[in-house]
Amino acid sequence: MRKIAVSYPEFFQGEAEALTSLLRDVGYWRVHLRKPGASQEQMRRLIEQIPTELYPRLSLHDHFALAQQYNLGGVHLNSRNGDVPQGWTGLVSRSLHTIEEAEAFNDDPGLDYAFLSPIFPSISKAGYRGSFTADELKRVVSDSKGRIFALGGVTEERFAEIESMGFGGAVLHGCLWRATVPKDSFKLQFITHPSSSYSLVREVEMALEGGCRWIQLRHKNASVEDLIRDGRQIAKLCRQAGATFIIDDHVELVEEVGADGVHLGKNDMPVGQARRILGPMKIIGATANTFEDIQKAKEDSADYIGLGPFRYTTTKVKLSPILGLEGYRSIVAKCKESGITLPIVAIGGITVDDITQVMGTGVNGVAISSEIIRAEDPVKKTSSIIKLL
Ligand code: TZP
Ligand code: MG
Repeated sequence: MRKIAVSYPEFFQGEAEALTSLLRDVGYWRVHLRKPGASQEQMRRLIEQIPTELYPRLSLHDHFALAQQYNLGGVHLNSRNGDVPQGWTGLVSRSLHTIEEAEAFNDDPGLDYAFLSPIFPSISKAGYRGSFTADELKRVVSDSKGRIFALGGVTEERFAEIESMGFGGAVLHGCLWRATVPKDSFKLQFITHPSSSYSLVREVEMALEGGCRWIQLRHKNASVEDLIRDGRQIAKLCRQAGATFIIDDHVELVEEVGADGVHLGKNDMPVGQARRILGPMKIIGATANTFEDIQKAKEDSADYIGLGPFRYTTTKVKLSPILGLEGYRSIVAKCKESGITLPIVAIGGITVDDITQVMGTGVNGVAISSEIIRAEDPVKKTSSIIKLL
C-alpha cells in the first residue's frame, strides 16, 4: 500500500530532514507540501533543503510556479488553486469530500489520484467523523482502480483495513507530526536537583543506571553556561541509554543542548508560544494543579502533564495547593469524562511508599527528585521504584 505524507502546516526546525527521511527511510511514496499561509520564498527555502533526487516525489498545494521551476513531481488542486498550470506534465491530484465528487473524479482521466476524506474519526478534530456509508465507499473506491487514497483519522493500525477496502493507499498527517512520549519510559521521570553529594550529571547517570528512561534537567538559578554544559552531557547520556530528555523552563536551549523537549510551569513561556518555536516534534510538558489547567494545556498542544503537588516538598518553592490522592482521583475522573487522554505524571514529594497508591488514582507515571537523590544508593532506589511501577 502506498503512503502519502502531508506536511505540517507550519515550518519547523529539522523539517526538511524529517521529510527527506519519510521518503528515503520510512517508505513513503510521496510527500505533499501543504502550508496554506506560506509565502513563495518560504516554500522555496524548504524545497531547496530537500535533495533534488527526491523532487519527483514531491507535490505542491500552493505556489505551483515552484513546481514547474524545480521540476517537482506533482501539483494538488484545491479551493485556493483550482487550475493545472499551463504546460504542466507532472502528476495532478485533488481532494474529494463527497461521493458525487468521487464519482466525477473516477470519470476524469486528467487527474492521477485523489484524497477522499473523512474516512475515519479524526485524530485532531474530535467528533468529526466519516460521513459515507460503507456501500457508497466500496463502490467509488473500487471504481477508482486504486486512484483514491484514504484521508482522515488514518493511523498505522488502520493500514490493513484501508488496503482491504480497495484504496490505492493512505494519506497521513495528524499522527506524523507529533512528538512521541514513550509509554514505558513515561512511568518514572527523574528530575535533577542540586545536592551537596553529586553533580547533576552524576545524578542523571545514576538514575539511568537504575533503569529510568525519562530525565528532566531542572536547575533553578543556574547560569545559561552551566545549563548548556550540563545539558549537552545529559543529552549524550540519554541518547546512549535510549532515554527521553526534557529541559525545565528553557525553550531557547532545547535545540542548543539537543533535548527532546521542555517542561513549562505556570510562570514560564506559554505552551502555545513554545510550540510555535519548537515545532510539532519536540515534547512539551506542562505543570497543572487543577483540571482546568489540564484542559488549557491540552488546547495549547502540551504532550504530557505534570500534575501536583502530591504533598508538601521543599524541592519546589511557591508550591500550589496540595492535591493528595483524592485530588488526583477527582482530576483523573474529570479527564476521563471529557475525553482528555494526555499522559499525566504525578509530582511533588512522592516516595517509594506512595507509588502504588498514587498510580492507583489512574495517573500514568510519577516524577521523583529528592527520594532518589537523598537515598543511600540512588541507583538501587531507582531500580526499586521501576520494579514497583
Ligand atoms: N513541581 C512540584 S514538586 C517538584 C516540581 C518540579 C519537584 C519534585 O521533586 P520531589 O523532590 O520529588 O518533591
Ligand atoms: Mg518552570
